[in-house]
Amino acid sequence: MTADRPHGDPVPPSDGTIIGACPLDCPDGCSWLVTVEGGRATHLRGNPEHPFTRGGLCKKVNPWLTMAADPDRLLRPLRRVAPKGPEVPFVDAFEPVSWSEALEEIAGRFRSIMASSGPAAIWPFAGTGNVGFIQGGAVPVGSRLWNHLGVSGHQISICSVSGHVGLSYSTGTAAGMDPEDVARAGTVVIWGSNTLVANRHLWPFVEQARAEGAPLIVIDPVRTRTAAAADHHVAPRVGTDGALALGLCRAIIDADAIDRDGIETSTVGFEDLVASLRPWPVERAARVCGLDPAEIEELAVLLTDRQPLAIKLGQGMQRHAGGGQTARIVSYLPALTGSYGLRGGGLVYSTSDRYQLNVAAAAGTDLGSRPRHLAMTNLVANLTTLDDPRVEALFVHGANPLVSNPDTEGVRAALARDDLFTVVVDVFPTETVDYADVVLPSTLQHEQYEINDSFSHLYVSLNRPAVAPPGECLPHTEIFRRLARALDLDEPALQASDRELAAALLDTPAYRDAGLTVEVLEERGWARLPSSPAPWLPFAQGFPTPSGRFEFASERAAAEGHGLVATYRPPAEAGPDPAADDVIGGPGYDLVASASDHHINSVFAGTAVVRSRTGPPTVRIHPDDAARDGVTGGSTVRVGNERGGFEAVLEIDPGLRPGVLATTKGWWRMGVNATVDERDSDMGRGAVFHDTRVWLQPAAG
Ligand SMILES: Nc1nc2c(c(=O)[nH]1)N[C@H]1C(S)=C(S)[C@@H](COP(=O)(O)OP(=O)(O)OC[C@H]3O[C@@H](n4cnc5c(=O)[nH]c(N)nc54)[C@H](O)[C@@H]3O)O[C@H]1N2
Ligand SMILES: Nc1nc2c(c(=O)[nH]1)N[C@H]1C(S)=C(S)[C@@H](COP(=O)(O)OP(=O)(O)OC[C@H]3O[C@@H](n4cnc5c(=O)[nH]c(N)nc54)[C@H](O)[C@@H]3O)O[C@H]1N2
Ligand SMILES: [Mo]
Repeated sequence: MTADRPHGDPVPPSDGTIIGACPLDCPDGCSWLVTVEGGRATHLRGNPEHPFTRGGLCKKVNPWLTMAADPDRLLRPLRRVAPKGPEVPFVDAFEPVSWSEALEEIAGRFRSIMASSGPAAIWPFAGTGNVGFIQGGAVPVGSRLWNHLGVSGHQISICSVSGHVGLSYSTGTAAGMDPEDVARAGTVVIWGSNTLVANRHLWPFVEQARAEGAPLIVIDPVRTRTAAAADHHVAPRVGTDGALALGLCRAIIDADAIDRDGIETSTVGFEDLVASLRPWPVERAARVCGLDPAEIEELAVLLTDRQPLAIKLGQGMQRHAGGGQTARIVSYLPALTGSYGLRGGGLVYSTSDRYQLNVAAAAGTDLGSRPRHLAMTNLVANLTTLDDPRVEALFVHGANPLVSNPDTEGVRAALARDDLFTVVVDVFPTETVDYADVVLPSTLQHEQYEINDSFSHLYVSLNRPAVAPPGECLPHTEIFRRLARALDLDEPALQASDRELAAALLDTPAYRDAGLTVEVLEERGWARLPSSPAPWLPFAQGFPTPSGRFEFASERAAAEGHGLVATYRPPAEAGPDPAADDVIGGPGYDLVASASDHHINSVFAGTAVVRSRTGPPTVRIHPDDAARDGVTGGSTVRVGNERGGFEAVLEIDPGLRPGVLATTKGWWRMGVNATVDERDSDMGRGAVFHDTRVWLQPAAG
């Protein structure tokens, strides 16, 4: 039994094993067990009972408890006493204040901004530090208060939105096959995902399929650990996957290796697709992608040889100008081969659409509405050019835009605005904290109550707090309850306990019918989604599209300006223009900064544990490129473009596609995103991180 706090939430027990869940923005959504002894968390490990976690966590989460106790952890509310920016060291830039002082200051500033400019001048900026439904970005946290006040809405467009929108036109949802069924695939394609690093709990299912004879094909311009482990690695030019997928569609149709009956009964627009492929003979696709035509022909044979075909589509390949269209074209392939109807076939992108929690109830959409919605990826534009009203307050939680957003120098200048009041809720003094007026210390997952999903499996988790928070840290929910009181708001819904928010989320017919109450989930920790029982064949009853079929041709896409049939949209910067017959690796490089093995985005990346493991930032280059540019492995180089640049230690990698530079994201005080443009992808205002052209030179001195 656990006692309750005044607001009705459970107090952690002093001894025992508590079932929780990893809150990070990782597909795997692991279930974990925390051992508590004498009120202290002494051990944290993966849950062996969970069908997807299967016991092991990962390199980046194993040291969680040590990282949570890092000496740099924020433990008290702070108020700025020095000019904004990194010049004054963190310890001198702030003074500690009490929670009531901090919240009174925020409430006072909000009141005066609302009175002079209206509530839309306040922008709550939620990130993906924690992607839970109660404390995290999934609802996002604070929605009840924000709806009640009517502040600007926030769109978390930084991660996977382009793929979601693209797939919604063809399959009707980004949630395709049950990822566990990859084990039953006849052929596995991993497309733009470093699965072994960024989705490693999927790997055993891939290996199971391989043990039964399935070939593994990895499509990635970088020879990642995943690509190196594959049977076939195809390395197209960065950002040209749409052309590759069109070439594959054409080759598969030309070879008549298609499921004619399935296409007849379960799809619409096949003839439109055939017509749109006329300009896409394999030779043209090969030229655009920088591949040999024979390689595409061979790939087409591999894709149709053994059924069912399962494609794991990563987020990496959609961080491009044409990211949405690319996801849409790739989704055509399993439709051509008839794989969507088969167990073990289809597409894995993100299962998050399947959770169907009552987000509206938790977010309190009945409490008010938002006058406008601002995209996370348009931070610079939104803070510098937007009027009517101009954004005057930014409330950042679980986000670190100075590291993770595009255009670091633009973000820096925008956050340095003297007339911008910035609150940052975080666990560490990040680069974004350098620009905060008020800093609020948050709990971490093992100290808070949370409901979590995953984007790579079909189980919901309830995370109970295992220990009391350190110092004066508070869960987000409690911060918002107190802020509502500081604003003299007497709306009872703003004081809901964490358990009440959990109950609101589970208040749907499907969860009710399955008996999945808060109490049951608190006890078990996780449960299979009631709407997706195993074996789960998502499209057995048709596709959630307007026609109820798979849509090669989508009237909705046409109406929304994306063409009846998906078309290839070339990268804006990446890759020399193939039409100009440019030399690969010509005057510059395509920079790809993707997932690091040691940390997720920038979370924990500044802790002593992570820094001791990573050493200084590195950037990888093909030996021919290094020789041409006269740079050597182990030397420090400067990488940049007209927007900005960063320094890193050069590593020579013969497995890399020439013309590509590879590094990882989330480093503290490295500035990789100074090179990235704040530019929208084709769909959903997604960011174009991997569509970045740079030069490289030896670092000065
Ligand atoms: N170049 C490049 N840039 C990228 C990407 C890329 O592929 N390449 N990927 C992008 C992607 S996929 C994403 S999702 C974004 C992520 O971008 P953001 O959403 O900004 O995520 P993070 O940078 O990890 O920052 C999360 C912050 O949350 C804090 N945090 C962690 N747990 C908690 C908590 O429980 N409470 C609170 N209050 N704070 C917490 C962490 O300390 C950290 O400062 O980055 C993007 N940036
Ligand atoms: N360890 C660890 N795990 C993580 C994360 C992390 O930072 N660290 N981040 C998490 C988050 S927020 C997300 S969204 C996911 C993201 O994980 P992924 O889906 O794996 O996405 P990325 O890391 O952006 O890129 C994956 C691969 O895409 C490749 N790529 C880049 N451009 C192209 C292209 O044009 N075509 C093709 N075919 N491939 C391309 C890159 O070389 C990279 O190997 O992983 C999550 N898991
Ligand atoms: Mo992400």
